[in-house]
Amino acid sequence: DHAFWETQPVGQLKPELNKAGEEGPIDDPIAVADVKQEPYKLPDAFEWSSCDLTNDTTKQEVFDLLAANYVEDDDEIFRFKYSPEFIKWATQPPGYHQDWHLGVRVKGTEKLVAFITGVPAKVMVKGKAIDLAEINFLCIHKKLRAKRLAPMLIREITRRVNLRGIWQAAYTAGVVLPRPISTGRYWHRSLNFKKLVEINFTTLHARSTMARSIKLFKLENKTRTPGLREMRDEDVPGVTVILNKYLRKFAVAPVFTEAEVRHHLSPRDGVVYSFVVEDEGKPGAVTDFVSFYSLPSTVIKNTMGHDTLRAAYSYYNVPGKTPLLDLMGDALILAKQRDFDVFNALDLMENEPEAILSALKFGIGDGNLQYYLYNWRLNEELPSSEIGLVLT
Ligand code: YNC
Ligand code: MG
Repeated sequence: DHAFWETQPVGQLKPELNKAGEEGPIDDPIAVADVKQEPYKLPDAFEWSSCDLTNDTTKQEVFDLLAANYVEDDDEIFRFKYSPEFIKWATQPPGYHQDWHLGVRVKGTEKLVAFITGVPAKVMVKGKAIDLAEINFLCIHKKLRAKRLAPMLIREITRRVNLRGIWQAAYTAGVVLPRPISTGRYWHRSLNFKKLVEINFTTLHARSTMARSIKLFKLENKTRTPGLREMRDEDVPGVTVILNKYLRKFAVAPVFTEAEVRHHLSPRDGVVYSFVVEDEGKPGAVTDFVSFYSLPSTVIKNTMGHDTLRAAYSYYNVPGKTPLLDLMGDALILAKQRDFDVFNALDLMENEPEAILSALKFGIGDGNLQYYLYNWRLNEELPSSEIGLVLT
């Protein structure tokens, strides 16, 4: 049972709770003037706080909350450690709103104990463009769990999104809620096998040896695609064109402005790494694009002297002249050169389990990533190969 989610305009898990209808909004939009004007009430000890992430102290408070209380794997061995620069990057795209960076503080001490964010984006869903909010970083301090605070955060961010005339949202979660539009699976490619074994991320197979495994995962020192180089600011218009064109292949995918490409996809050290293939005949013309982002995890248990797992996550790729297999293969080399321990990718878009992921020595992970839309009816679940949206 889902006492909260069963009250919300989302696909329901119980078939009898779904009202039949066309694909599109579940609830029709209302006038912004009719949206509840006052914040929802919190328990007396707490207050709402719009977090100014341009302020270094606030950014550090959010970092500290997430570093100690955000997502862990099922075995509680690792916990995501989004860097302060990453949090700023992810929450401040063009047109962001500070009132969608919603915190809960303890009255008196001002301690930050819960958080959720929204950012504006345009996403095409089966041919319809939707201006929506991408929701992320829902986090409640471990000492305040299971008190039904999460529904309060979700209701209040929904109200703030609605106050700006936005009625839809997209989000992902490891847990199954009413009701996923698609289910992705993480795959992992070892870059530093020895360390991954030492921290229990991977296990050494009974019939293999450390030396043989290290050899299996060895990569070339240099990338193979001619013309591959780091993305520069002058590439933004070209990348915008090839990326938007490529993303139209998928049922659910963002539409990016040049300003958004500059923000999300320009290289930022320690945050996002992006590369283009420049057409050798035509300097300046970009034919392909490949990118990944940096999301380390704290090693909570079995550390063997290691405190951090350095993970790269596949982001947006555009195979044009270059096959995806070669682009992704080069991404592994680029990540290894930058000292990442593992390269993760979802089985989305054209990241095919056999032809791409297994071929590049990725192994399947044990966690699913569920994709959700808020207030948008889809009458069929989509295969992950129809998802062209990567939420960080
Ligand atoms: C979750 N991840 O089912 P029911 S992902 C949404 N997303 O409600 P309580 C979640 N809902 O089932 P706790 C959820 N996890 O009774 C649980 N819920 O209807 C639902 N973990 O609330 C749950 N971050 O406060 C139940 O639970 C209700 O204290 C229970 O808090 C949950 O960012 C949580 O995994 C996740 O910090 C905050 O466990 C806490 O356990 C925690 O009693 C570690 O809540 C960190 C973590 C989640 C990462 C993410 C996406 C969030 C999407 C939220 C939904 C957005 C909807 C669209 C809004 C805008 C709309 C417009 C327009
Ligand atoms: Mg709670």
